[in-house]
Amino acid sequence: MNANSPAPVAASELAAQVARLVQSTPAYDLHTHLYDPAFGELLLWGIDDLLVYHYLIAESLRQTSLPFADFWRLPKTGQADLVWDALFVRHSPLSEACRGVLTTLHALGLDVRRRDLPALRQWFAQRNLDRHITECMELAGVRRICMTNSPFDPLERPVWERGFQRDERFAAALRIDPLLLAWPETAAQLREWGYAVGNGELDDRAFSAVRRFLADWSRKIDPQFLMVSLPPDFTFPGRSPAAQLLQGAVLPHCRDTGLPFALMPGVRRQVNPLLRMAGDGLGLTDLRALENLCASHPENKFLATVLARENQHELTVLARKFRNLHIFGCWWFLNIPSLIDEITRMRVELLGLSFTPQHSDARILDQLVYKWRHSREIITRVLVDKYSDLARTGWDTTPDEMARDVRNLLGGSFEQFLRQ
Ligand code: HDL
Ligand code: ZN
Repeated sequence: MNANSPAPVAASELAAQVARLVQSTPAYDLHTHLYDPAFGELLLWGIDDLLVYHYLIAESLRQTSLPFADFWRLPKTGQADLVWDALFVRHSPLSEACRGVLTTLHALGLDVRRRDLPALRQWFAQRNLDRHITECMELAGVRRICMTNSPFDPLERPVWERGFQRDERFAAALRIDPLLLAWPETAAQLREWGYAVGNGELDDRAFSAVRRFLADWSRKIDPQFLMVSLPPDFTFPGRSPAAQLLQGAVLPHCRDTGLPFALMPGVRRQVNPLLRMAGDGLGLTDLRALENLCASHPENKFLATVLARENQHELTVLARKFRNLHIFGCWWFLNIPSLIDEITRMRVELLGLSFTPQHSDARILDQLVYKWRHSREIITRVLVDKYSDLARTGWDTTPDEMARDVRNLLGGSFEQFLRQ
């Protein structure tokens, strides 16, 4: 070591430095199901919504013989009582979704040791929503929330059509699953809205009408990107309506507007319909479709997160092959500490910093707190190991460089990708 180079930072100091940076760097949450407060009841928050999260419904219905139909007939508070009893009282709340509720309540200053659900309800009943939004975002360390916005949602659409003063903390993303996955029916819906899609034939007339629809909604909601969740067996190129609409309308629209297209493949919808929103499962995705899209559309930008653990290595290698592909998040069934650690470690080792390790997928505002706190702990652990590995080569990463790297991982690389 030459005389004037600084002494290597001690391992404990490096760990503290990384932890401070990850903790204090605000994140851009690029995929959630939260809503600008202008959408009123669509923005879910509070203890009962936390407890009836579909992840917890799936877990609690395993701990009771109550017929599913009887559960669905209960009022929300009745469903929440059942979840609380099954997963927090009769069994220790060890699952990620259970622990998350407690992390959030604890961060909000509530004493979970009392295990007093009525008292928790009283506390939330007196909460002011604006203050709650600000406090949850501060506790979660989130600076911007990207919503999931669907023109096909009958509750959401009228709010956009009425118009409202946007809360700049809430960005939009244009979700088009029905357009791609339910084409013949959706063609009728577009016709009703005045788009001359013809009789649903996938011809140039239909494609230009779909492009007008996409252009209208892109102007209306100013999306960061367009997005779709696809089944594991989606193929591209292909003869499916989804593949043809992507080719003929969606990707030309994205290319001309510079908007990325986000693919979220791997969902097998309604594996158990009796569980309703909790009834979706997953399957191994054929990533050839994503590879073909990136290769055949170099002028388009693609975001991707894939649902099966077994797809993650191949997805990361695909990102090495195509710089018009930005991968993100440990989505849904992957959003558990053991897999976040495995996947994030692999991505840093293969991609360095050109990816986005996490999004929350929060459906309830308060979930931001636990989803980000839990993930930050793991991202910190991974980065401490990686910077320590680096330090052993004699390379000393300065605090400013670490701060830059963490900003990139927590939204900076994503925003750069949007601009490129
Ligand atoms: O399709 C999606 O965006 C998924 O995230 C689903 O909404 C899923 O129900 C979910 O909430 N996962 O976390
Ligand atoms: Zn989602």
